[in-house]
Amino acid sequence: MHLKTTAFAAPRIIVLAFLFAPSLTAGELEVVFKDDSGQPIANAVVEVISPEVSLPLGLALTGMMDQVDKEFVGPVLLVVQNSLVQFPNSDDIHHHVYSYSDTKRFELPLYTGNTAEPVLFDKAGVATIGCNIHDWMVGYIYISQTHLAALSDSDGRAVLTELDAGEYKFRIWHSRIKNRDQATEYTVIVPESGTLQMALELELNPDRRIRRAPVSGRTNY
Ligand SMILES: [Cu+2]
Repeated sequence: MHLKTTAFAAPRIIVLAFLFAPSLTAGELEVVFKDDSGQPIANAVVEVISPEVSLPLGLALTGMMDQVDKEFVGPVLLVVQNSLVQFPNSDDIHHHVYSYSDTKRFELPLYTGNTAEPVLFDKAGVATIGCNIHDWMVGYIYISQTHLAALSDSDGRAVLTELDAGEYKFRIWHSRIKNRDQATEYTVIVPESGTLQMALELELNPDRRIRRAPVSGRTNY
């Protein structure tokens, strides 16, 4: 068995399967996230925390979180530490974007279009992004230490490719994961060739986002 449960995994995080699927691409790790009713979980993060690797040359340290129809799009953005993130406003109203998170505090006062200066995320962690005008707008920026991190898609799949064979320790994150004070770390052995597939079942907190304000006439905000 190629798993060491490095303790602290939250109780409801269950390893469902370990499969080696043949692949022509050497060294892949695929984590599939599902909730306790079997539905795929999008926007969960897998981040390798050891071994420490250096960034590939020429890696673009940039990111973008758009605002469309008074929502942040992704709503989760994964960037590498020291990335500059652009916050374009694709609506024809003003937004006032901010974060009070320790990872990054910033404020982009009322603006339209693509006029806001990019924000440097120089500390690893998670920043919660809000808008002062539209209370229901919530986004998350996950700042990983290296490029060995992936966001799960609508099928719940997060894939790390081009991994050298060997032991990796990774952590997982989701904005609504229960028991978030507990570490959620795993150690796996990535094979020399093929994909190590891992299924994780997470119990999430209910979605408690603030309801959108009813549309009442057209204003500039
Ligand atoms: Cu707004």
